[in-house]
This record gives sequence, C-alpha cells and structure tokens, in this order.
Amino acid sequence: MTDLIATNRNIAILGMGATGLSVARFLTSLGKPFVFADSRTEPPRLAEVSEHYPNVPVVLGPFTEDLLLGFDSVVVSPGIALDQPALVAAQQQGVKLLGDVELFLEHASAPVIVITGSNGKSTVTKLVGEMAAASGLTVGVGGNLGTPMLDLLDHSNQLYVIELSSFQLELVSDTRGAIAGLLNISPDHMDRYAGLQQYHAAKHRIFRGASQVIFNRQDALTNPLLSVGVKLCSFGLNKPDLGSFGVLEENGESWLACGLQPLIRTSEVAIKGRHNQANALAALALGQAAGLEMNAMLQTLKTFRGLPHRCETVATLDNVTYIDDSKGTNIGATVAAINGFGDHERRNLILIAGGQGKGQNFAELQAPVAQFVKLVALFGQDAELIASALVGVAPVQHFDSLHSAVEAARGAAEPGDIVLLSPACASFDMFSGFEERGRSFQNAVTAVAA
Ligand code: UMA
Ligand code: ADP
Repeated sequence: MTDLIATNRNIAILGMGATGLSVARFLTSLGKPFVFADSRTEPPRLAEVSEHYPNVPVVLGPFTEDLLLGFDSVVVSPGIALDQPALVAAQQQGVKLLGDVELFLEHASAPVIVITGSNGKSTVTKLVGEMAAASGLTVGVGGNLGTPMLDLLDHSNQLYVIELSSFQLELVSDTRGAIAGLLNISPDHMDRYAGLQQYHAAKHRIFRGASQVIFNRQDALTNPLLSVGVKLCSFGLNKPDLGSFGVLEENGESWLACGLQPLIRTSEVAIKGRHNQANALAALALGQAAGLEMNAMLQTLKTFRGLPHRCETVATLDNVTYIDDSKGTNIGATVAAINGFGDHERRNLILIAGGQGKGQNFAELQAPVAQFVKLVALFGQDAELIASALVGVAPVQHFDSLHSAVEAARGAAEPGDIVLLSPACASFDMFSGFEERGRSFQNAVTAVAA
C-alpha cells in the first residue's frame, strides 16, 4: 500500500496521452484498478487504449463534477488545467488530485534531480543525464522531456534526472529530498496562468521539500524563499562567489569556474551561445550536488552537442547560415537566440517567427529585433500580433507557409547573414509539435538549396 494511491480506492486517470498511459502501466503493475477519462470525445490515442485496456472503462467528453466525485483519487495529466469548475469542485469535496510527479517521487528509490525553468530545461536535463552516465551511474532521464517519468522507475537506476514543466509542478507539495534546479523565469504559457505571478508560484513549487537547491543568481525570479537548512548553490554568467558556479576571465581567456577555480575554457564547451554557457554551469552545479565526478562532467561538456531544434545549424548556403531553433516556443528563448547570433557591427539576422502566441506580449522582442534583425518573416496564427508589436522596428513580411518564408529569406539574405527560425510561439496551429515544425524548416532549406 502507498500513501497516494491507497488500496480500495477508486482511481481515475484524466487524459489519455503519454502521461495517462504511463500512469495506467504503473497502476497495472501495482495491480490497482482505474478508470480512464478524457475531455475530448475522440482523443488521439483512443484506439491504443482500447487495444491495451479492453476491460477498463473509458469516459469521454467534458469532465463533470458528478463524474469526479465518484473517485477518491484522480491522477491529472499536465495538459489539463486545474481551474476547471469540475476539478475545483471535486478537490473542495475531498477528492485527492495528483500528478505523475507525486507518484514517481514516492516510488523512486534512488536520488532524484528535478529541473525546471522557462528555457533550457531539456538541454540541462539531457546534459546532466550524460554527465551521470559518464560518471559511471545507471541513470533514468525523462519527464517533460519526453519519456514519462513513471516509465523510468527501475530498481537498477542509481540516479534520476527529471525535467518538470510548470504544469507538472502545479500539484507538487513535496519533492521528497530531491536536488532541485530552477534555471530561469520569463513569461510562458500565459494562456494557462492568470499572470506571471501564478506561473512563478507554480515553478517555485519545485523547491518544496528539496534537500539542495540550484538557482540562477542573475535572474531574481529564480531566487528561492526557503527555510534554513537547505543547501543552496547558485550559477550565473558573472564571477562566482566561493562554492558557486560562474565565468572567470584569466589571461585573456574565459573559463567556466567554481569559486576561484577555473574548470574549462568556454571555447571548449561544445554547446554554443551565452545561454548555453549558463546551461553548462547549471548542469555542473546540479551534477556536483549529486556527487558526480568533475572530470567526467567536464569531458561531457566537450562532447555534448545539444538537442535537435535548439539553435541547431542546418546548412550554410552561399555563406548564409540556416539555424533551426524551432523549440524557441516563447519570447525568452527567441530573445536568447537573437542575442546569441546577432552581429554587433550590422543587422545580420533574418528572423522567421510565428504560430500560437500563448498570450505573450511581443513588445519584448522590440529591443533585440531593432539591434540585430534586418527582416522578420512571419507565418502562422498570431503573425498579425507579432507584426503589430514590431511596427517601425524592422521590415516585416507575412507568409502563408513556413516554406514560403524560407524561400523569401533565401532571396533576401546576403553573404554572412543568418536565417534563424525561432518562432517565439507554439506550433500547434500548423504542426503536430516543434519537432515537425523544425523538420519542415530543414526540408524547406534543403529544397531552396537545390
Ligand atoms: N486532455 C483532456 N483535457 C484537457 C487537455 C488534455 O482530456 O483539457 C487530454 C487530451 O485529449 C489527450 C491527453 O489529455 O488525450 C493529453 O495529455 P497532456 O496534454 O497532459 O499530454 P501528454 O501526452 O500526457 O504529455 C505530457 C506533456 N504535455 C503537456 O504538458 C501538454 C509532455 O510535454 C510530456 O513530454 C509528457 O507529458 C511526458 O511527461 C510536452 C509539452 O508540450 C512536450 N510540454 C509543455 C512544454 O514543454 O512547454 C509543458
Ligand atoms: P525547454 O525544455 O525549457 O523548452 P530547451 O533546452 O528545449 O528548453 O530549449 C528551448 C529553447 O530555449 C530553445 O530555443 C533554446 O535555444 C532556448 N534556450 C536554451 N537554454 C536557454 C537559456 N538558458 N535561456 C534562454 N533560452 C534558452
């Protein structure tokens, strides 16, 4: 018997996606019965559910209070907003709402590193995972990154490295002694939250019950408000204090460092850009907190090339470089990419952006676009919103497809320029996700090269 899913409890799983199916596998492994519910009448993975769980009841259509009151525990998938009246009413009447994170943390028998932030989560999670493997540990790596965390549970694992989204954190009240890292906070998912404060509150839940905390000293929004007794370590791109991670200049060279100790030249770190130096420092801080070997971590920094669709160089044609930053799904990521690739001598970027704006304020793009971007090529649902924020800042053109935006960018680019896909938006208006959007960009680049 466990705390969260006690015996003889009626359990519902809300959402039949990656999370819901992993919860189903987990409950099945414990021999616990459950019911599936999905607010869509035709959820995409219905056939898979019917095939694998022919005897499990499935309730389709909008969630109602009556439905939820029939259960003791309801495991809610992260994509489901908790402020829906049926969920609020059920919780008020004593139904236990929980997510896969709580189940995972309760059952993980090895140390856990949890990582959140508005940007860089997947990069840092994967990097720390590789550092752990290089240190000789058997490690489970996943969460919001892709593999649902419950699917990682295995007694042979010696460490878990888990990426958490703000959605996954909303129900977390105790990370049970995990090492918790908060990388940065800039507005995202403003269509789900009432404002930045609510989003910030969700992110900070990662610190509850943590044994060690890693935060970004250059981003005040990540500063933890913690009780005494928790070990703190900061990272940042400035000079580090004793015991924290940062950047030092020595003999004209720039080094990632811990306190006064230079560790690795920034030029030797395989992932490029200032934001990736911050990611590397965060990974070192998290790895050190978990007792990973410093040499193994530094070797990993020399070889880890980052994940696809995150500032990935696709091709160089006629001395014009094409960069796929399809995972740039919010303004913070796009600003980091523009600042990372912008030339301080002249406007060298053609920015391709657009998609679903998620309620963001695109005026935040004005300063970096004014400094570095010679042409903005827009496509997708909220192109007009972005255009109206950039009036008078840079020339803007509209396109009805990503392909035609790439064609126009090829026509407008001069030698030495960079064509940067960094949409600052979600992709779901035109694609199944950022991966498909990135592949579509890469195909368009190949096509215009021919
Ligand atoms: N559903 C409802 N009602 C709703 C919303 C969704 O019934 O109001 C149903 C859908 O019909 C569908 C299912 O829920 O059947 C989908 O569940 P979900 O949206 O929670 O998504 P999962 O497939 O479980 O994937 C989730 C994460 N998705 C979201 O948080 C939206 C995945 O992150 C994650 O990889 C996966 O769990 C494993 O942990 C994706 C993501 O976009 C990559 N994350 C956001 C981000 O990174 O910005 C937070
Ligand atoms: P997440 O999992 O948080 O979405 P990723 O590592 O997948 O983070 O990167 C998402 C986007 O954010 C990419 O466009 C990437 O170039 C950008 N990015 C990565 N790290 C940072 C950072 N530290 N600050 C700002 N943007 C970043």
